Amino acid sequence: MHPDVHMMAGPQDDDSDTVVITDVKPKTKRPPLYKVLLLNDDYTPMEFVVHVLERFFGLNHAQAFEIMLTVHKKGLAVVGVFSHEIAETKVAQVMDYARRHQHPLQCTMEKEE
Ligand code: TYC
Repeated sequence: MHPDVHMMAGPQDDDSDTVVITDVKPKTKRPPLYKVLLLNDDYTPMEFVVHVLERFFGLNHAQAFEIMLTVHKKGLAVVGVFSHEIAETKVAQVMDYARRHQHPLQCTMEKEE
């Protein structure tokens, strides 16, 4: 935090100039990250979900199978954490791919705390 110096003066001021020093926060916030979530349903084949996880999230077969099973058992799982733009792209890719194959698979994103 560096000090910010304000000179309070002017021709309308009658007597002494006043120096006000306030602390200024260095306001460089890191951009938020977004969790990409995969949701369970009763119809999408397990092998299709595994394929999606390999294809769009760069997981190997064992990792993809494990996450698919977590979604199947728990209802949902985080499949990755990305910038807003990358997360949006992943969600769109999965939703489009599922729609083209006529599976009801749902993928969504959520801001990380
Ligand atoms: N529940 C599905 C089934 O039994 C498999 C499945 C897993 C579907 C994960 C969606 O995100 C999902 N065929």
